[in-house]
Amino acid sequence: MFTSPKESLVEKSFANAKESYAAIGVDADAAIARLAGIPVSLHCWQGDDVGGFESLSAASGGGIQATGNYPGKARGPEQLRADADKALSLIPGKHRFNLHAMYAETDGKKVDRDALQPEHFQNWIDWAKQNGLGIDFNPSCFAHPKADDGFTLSHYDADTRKFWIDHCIISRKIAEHIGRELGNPCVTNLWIPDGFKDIPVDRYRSRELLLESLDAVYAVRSDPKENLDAVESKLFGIGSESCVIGSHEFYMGYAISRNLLLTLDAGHFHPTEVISDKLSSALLYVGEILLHVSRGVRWDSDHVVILSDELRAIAEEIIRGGFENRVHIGLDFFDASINRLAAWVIGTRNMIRALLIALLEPTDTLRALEKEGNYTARLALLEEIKSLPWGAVWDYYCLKQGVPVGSGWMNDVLKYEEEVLSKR
Ligand code: RNT
Ligand code: ZN
Repeated sequence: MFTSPKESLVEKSFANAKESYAAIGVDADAAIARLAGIPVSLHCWQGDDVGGFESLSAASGGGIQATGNYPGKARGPEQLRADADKALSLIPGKHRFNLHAMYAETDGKKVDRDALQPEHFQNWIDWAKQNGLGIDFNPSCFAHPKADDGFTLSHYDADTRKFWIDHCIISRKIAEHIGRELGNPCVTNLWIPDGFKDIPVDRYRSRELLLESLDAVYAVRSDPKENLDAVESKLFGIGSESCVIGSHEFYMGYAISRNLLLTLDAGHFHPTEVISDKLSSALLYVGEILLHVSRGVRWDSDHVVILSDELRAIAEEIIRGGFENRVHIGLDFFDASINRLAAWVIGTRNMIRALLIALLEPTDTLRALEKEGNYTARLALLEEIKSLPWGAVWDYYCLKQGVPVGSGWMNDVLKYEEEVLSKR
């Protein structure tokens, strides 16, 4: 059922595709060369349903919940790294891996989140070095007894706020260490679940408390060669339906005024609102952006990324503007109802595919048409290029990067499922 086309066919199809693209002024070889330089950050938490390696709490908490009980989930760091290795071997290009603080390895000792140390991430650093991966990081402000009532950095209780401030500070220090060790800056994203289930009467005070806590967290700035700090908003979560303290307006203002990165999660806005339309505005005010590429479905924000119009639009906004150095592409989805490794591969290959399609666009021509007001020609061309043979270029890219072409990668996943996952 799953096959990879013969190498000679891939080469032949690419040669034809190259000619088709040359006819509209697009250099397919240049497109794939640029594509190879764009990393995507794979999120560790797709591998184990946002579980982590502590035994503090069974559920992920904080209003984020992986649903499904597909067998074979990673139950420790070795398994998670092995699964990630397998997934990465099926994805073309050099990428990054995004860790949460709760994936610390504490050697069986209970180390609370405000006491974590860089050494608890040494195995991850060694693994990243061996595989030529960059690492990104996140403080984990959920799934913890001190976050049980749904508030962390904006908690009315000063001691609770202090605990989470300390955790965030220590997380940033760990991230700096990782960035230093790898010679590659870590992007550290801060997301907190804080919010009210029902209609609050004092939104202002909670937001003021969050602002004060964040100022304490970011009081000492990182060297951007080691660590880049980002803040992530959300519209609502399960249990925070009526008011999320860290809303979009809150963090847009915070990121601009404090010179931080702004994180845009594709699933954190109103259902008809899209982050592709936000990039060009936000980039006028913040230096860099972190994306959490995800797929919202009704009230859920975290389905596996498919090759949707919005995914393509996100990629187009990055590529058309030449923003790949200012927009860090991270993924954020978790599905426990399908093979977790396949979820990683499907979502990441789609992200890369969307970037490739954008790279194969005759943008200069389209821009010129738009400028002269020729919207008829713009629409005609945009629609016609949809059926150009980008798939042949994608296959060739996979071939050259030494990963399976077409659906053949699923055979590797099925074999791994039989030999490894089903024995867990
Ligand atoms: C939650 C946020 C956040 C998390 C991860 C685990 O709504 O999107 O980014 O998904 O940090
Ligand atoms: Zn997110």
